This record gives sequence, C-alpha cells and structure tokens, in this order.
Amino acid sequence: MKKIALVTGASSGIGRATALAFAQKGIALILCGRREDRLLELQKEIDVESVILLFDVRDRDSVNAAIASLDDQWKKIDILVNNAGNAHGLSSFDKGEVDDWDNMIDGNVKGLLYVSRQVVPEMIANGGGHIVNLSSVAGKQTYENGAVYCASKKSVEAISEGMRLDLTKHGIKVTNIAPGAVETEFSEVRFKGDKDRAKQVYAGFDPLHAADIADAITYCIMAPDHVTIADMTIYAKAQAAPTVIYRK
Ligand code: 8X3
Repeated sequence: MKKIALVTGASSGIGRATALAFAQKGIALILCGRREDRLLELQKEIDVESVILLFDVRDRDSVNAAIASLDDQWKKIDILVNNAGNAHGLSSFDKGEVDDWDNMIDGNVKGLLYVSRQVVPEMIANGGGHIVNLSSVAGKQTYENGAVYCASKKSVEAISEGMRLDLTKHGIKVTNIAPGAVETEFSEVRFKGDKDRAKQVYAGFDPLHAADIADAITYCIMAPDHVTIADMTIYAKAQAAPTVIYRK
C-alpha cells in the first residue's frame, strides 16, 4: 500500500490544497471535514485512493468514532496534517465574544489534540510517521484584537514542541507550519461572512495562496527520512510581521 495521509479541514483552503498536492505525489488520502459535498467534489478531482471522514474536530466523540471506523488498512496513517481550525472575530479583549473564544480554543487546540491522540498510538505501533501542525504567524507574535486566536496558535507551537520531545523516540517527525496572510475563507470566517471586510485583508498586495502552503508542506513531507523540518514560517513577500503589510 502507498503512503496514507489524513488531512483535517480538507474541504477548503490549505487543507484542500494539501490534499491535491499529496495526491500528485501518489499519497492515499483520508479526507476529513464537515462539508460532505465539498469533500465528494475533492474526491472526484484526485486520482489516488481516498476515503472521507465527516466530523467536526471540536466534537471528541465524533473524532473518536470517525477514526475508529477506518478499516485496518486505512488506520496505518503515515502523515497526519492537523489543518482544521479558524479565527472567529477580531476585537479588543474587553469586547471579545466568549463563544468565539470557545470556538477557537475548541477547534484550533482541543480539536488538534483529539485527532492526534487517536492517530499517534497507531503511528507508534507502525514504527513511525509524520505530523504536520498548522500554526500561524499569530503563534509567533501576538497582535492587537487577536489575543485568543494568537493564544490558540501559540498553543499549537507548544504542542508541536511537546510532540517532538515525546514522539521523536518513536520515529515520528513533527513539523510546525506558520503561515502569514493566505487568501482563503479564513478572513470571511473571522469576520462572520462579511466578504467586503475579508477582501480588504488581501487588498493591495500579492497574498499567499493555499497552494503556496501546500507546496511547503509537501516539501517537508518529501524530505529524506533522516531530515525533519521542525518549523517553517511563511510570509507573503509584502508582509513583514502579522500586522505589517506593504500595500500598493
Ligand atoms: C492567519 C494569519 O496574520 O491573520 O493565521 O493571524 S494572521
């Protein structure tokens, strides 16, 4: 059997682009997400064996049930891409919506943990694997109005380090990817469907695209066996820091 990758949040953005890039390398795919129609569409676009798992990473029981439902052949996951996650809201701490905070901590942090906890023991039993965690430049530097989103991504950074400390002895590589401004549904979700506001985020410069991050992830997972790319921070050329973007 070919290598198998499980990608969370595969229905759009970086997850979808990563699935497409992996398919180009002949990697069999477990496509995870909440939107079945989108995953079925993606499945039609790829030429490799694939299965769909429908679950919300925030729902621990669904995560456990979905991963347990894989048959033995699919349980031998070589690569786990913890991509699912979102930003909800961008407001001063005193005005933050507690539901938004819950969403970000539940999805970006707890969801990543729930999925990893199910996959890692199988990787150990198989003698190794590779985990790719999607952090953000928000995990490197806190910015105004982003305390909880940044906290969730700083948690991803800590989890990547902790995983590497605990799992290297089992032959598991851990790669932490920190993208800057990537034009996806990210800002539309952050601004709760306000497309105009979302557009402003990427206006006047050439932002990153989901495929740019997928390329970087593919580079990391295709590195020779003895090489671990531990961390990658990726900015658009016009971006110097999370909130410093040179626009035309
Ligand atoms: C996405 C990048 O700068 O909007 O995680 O936080 S940023």
